[in-house]
Amino acid sequence: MTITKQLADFEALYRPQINTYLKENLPKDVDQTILSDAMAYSVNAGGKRLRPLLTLAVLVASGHADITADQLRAAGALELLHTYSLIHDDLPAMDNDDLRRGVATNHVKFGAGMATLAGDGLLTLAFQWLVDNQLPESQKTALVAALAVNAGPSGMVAGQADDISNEHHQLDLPALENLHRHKTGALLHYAVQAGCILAKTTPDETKALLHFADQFGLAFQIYDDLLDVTSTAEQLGKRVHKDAQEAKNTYPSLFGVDGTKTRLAAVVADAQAALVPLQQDSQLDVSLLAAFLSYFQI
Ligand code: GRG
Repeated sequence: MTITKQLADFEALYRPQINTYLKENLPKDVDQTILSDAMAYSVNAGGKRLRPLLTLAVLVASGHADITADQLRAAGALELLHTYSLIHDDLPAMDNDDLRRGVATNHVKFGAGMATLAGDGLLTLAFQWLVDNQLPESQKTALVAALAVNAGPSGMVAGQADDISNEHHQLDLPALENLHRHKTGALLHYAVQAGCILAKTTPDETKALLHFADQFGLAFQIYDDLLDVTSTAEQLGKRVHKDAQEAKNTYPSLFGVDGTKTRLAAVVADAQAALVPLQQDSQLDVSLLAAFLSYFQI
């Protein structure tokens, strides 16, 4: 994957800040050391930190290049929540995956019971971080409300339920995209929304940025589906269970590899188009957000 220099420089500056914040602020004083170990194991297992990076990108694009500890905490909260979703998604009762990011999944290392609790702990801790900080009360309330909507039964959890209910049923394109907008897209929507709340973007800017986020989220899932069929298990850092993959609704299973690439190009173009009004009518430097689309080169 070749990303633009602007994005590479941004990642090089801010990803270490996110990693350090997470490492230093995960609780070590919980009664059960094994629980803190299980939470830390997955949080520090080498994720790309895409979601907090997107939040920070909105802040940087709005002129806030010096990220405060409280802003880092709010962005980090989303990574905690994302990590919970991956731990639970990998459980035997869900996808039953034994490898993630090239290492043993949480339940393989700690057992299904402890992995469930590590996920529960991270989900709860995410909301604790959003309120336990010095941000203005109005920002805290807005962040908590937006995360609850996007992560909960109107957002990601609904998407996961839709996915599970439709295994072995072929969905059409609108139903597939509705599933993905919830399962994967909702947290990416929130990532940008959190940046808008922290940067106090105008209503017009927020509307355009959230439209960008929604197209970005869809592109992310299409690209992930494409990599699943075009990469080796070693490149993916996970074992691809062919039976499980065939049961799932994916873009390549519905449209083939070429049809999937065509759809990806159209969605990336929509995401780019969403930024155009901001280039013309706002002070935001949208080039950094546009650079995030370089993840999807095929
Ligand atoms: C269990 C409630 C619940 C929800 C799970 C997110 C999710 C819902 C399932 C993950 C399924 C999956 C692998 C979808 C593909 C897109 C995706 C979310 C990939 C993982 O995100 P990355 O690539 O992961 O940002 P890293 O490892 O970089 O953090």
